[in-house]
Formats: sequence, C-alpha cells, structure tokens
Amino acid sequence: MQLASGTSLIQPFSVEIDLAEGAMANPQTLTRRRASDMRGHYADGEALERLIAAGDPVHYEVFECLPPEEYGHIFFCISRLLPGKVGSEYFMTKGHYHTVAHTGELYLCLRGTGFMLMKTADGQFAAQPFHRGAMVYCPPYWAHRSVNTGTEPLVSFCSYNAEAGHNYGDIEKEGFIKRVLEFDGKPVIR
Ligand code: S6P
Ligand code: ZN
Repeated sequence: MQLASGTSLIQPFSVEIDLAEGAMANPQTLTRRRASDMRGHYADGEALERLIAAGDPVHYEVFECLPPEEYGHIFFCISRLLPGKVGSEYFMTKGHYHTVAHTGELYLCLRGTGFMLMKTADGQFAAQPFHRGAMVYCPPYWAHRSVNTGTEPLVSFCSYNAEAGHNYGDIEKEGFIKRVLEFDGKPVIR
C-alpha cells in the first residue's frame, strides 16, 4: 500500500456518544465556553456583564475527537449549546470561518431547536433551522454559528476536514449580519 504524502495510517477506532445528553465519552479535547468568553459577540454588552457577575454560566461545550490534522482525515465533535438569553438574544456559539476556507462541514442536530446562521465574506446570509434529525450542510467559504432558541440543550454532531482549522478573527470583525432575538416569546431573525 502506498500512503499519500502527508497522510498517516492510523488504527480504526470508535467512541461512545450519549445521544440524549449530548456528551462524548473520553473526548480528546473538551472546550467549555462561558459567558465571559463571549464578550463582544452579543448586542447587549451590559446584559452579558450582568450574567458574568451573576455566576458566569457555561454557554456551550464541544467534545472533539481529533485524528491527525492531515489531508484525508476527518475530525468530529459533539456541540452542546445550553439554553438562555443575553438580554433578548439567544445563547449562541462564537462562530468562525475555517482557516482553510474551502472546507465544508456537516451538522446533524440530535436534540433541541435553534438555527445555524451562515454568512460569506461578500455578505451573503443564510439561516437553517435545527431540530432533531435536521442535517445542515455548511458549504466551503461560509462562516457558521449555532443559536439555541429552545428550553433544552441544543446538541449536534459535526464533522469536517481535519486540516480545516478555525478562523475567528475575520467574523469577529465582520459580524454575522443578523441576530436571533426573542420578540413576544418567539425567535425572530433580524
Ligand atoms: C468546528 C465546528 C464546531 C465548532 C463548535 C463551537 O469546525 O464548527 O466544532 O467549533 O460548534 O463553535 P465555535 O465557533 O466556538 O468554534
Ligand atoms: Zn466549523
């Protein structure tokens, strides 16, 4: 067998995922972002500071399984975004482009309700609803952010090219164009 240059041969493996809870047993990395990690992302910065002062709750957790960061390998993760609001804006992830911008990503929603917000560098915007069973394809070049509009954790399985990387800087400068806010008890994208 001839190995492609830059792609390692590793042993097959499996991991256990608690589909109801939204957790991966023995992840290689567990990233936990709290309200204080989200400064600059919500419209109501004062509401965010009040939330931080009141205990700095966890916003989301990402359990990742990371094979070699090489062309041909596939990363996968469980994202668990808790319910809540900052002012009238629903809890959300930071959002990012991929550093290797021409790599896409698949999200399969396992639990909860919300949206995947997506935007391109030239200003196109899209929102796809999340509910159990919704598979969202995030194409290459689209920044992506999850938003939880429900009352339970929004849990999704995601999978992407191992060499994709995260580019947070560009979307932090640009913003996502639209936000998901609660009006009259219902989510509105505006
Ligand atoms: C990675 C993938 C997810 C996110 C996770 C958290 O490409 O899209 O694993 O990293 O949902 O979002 P963020 O924007 O804080 O990385
Ligand atoms: Zn991504």
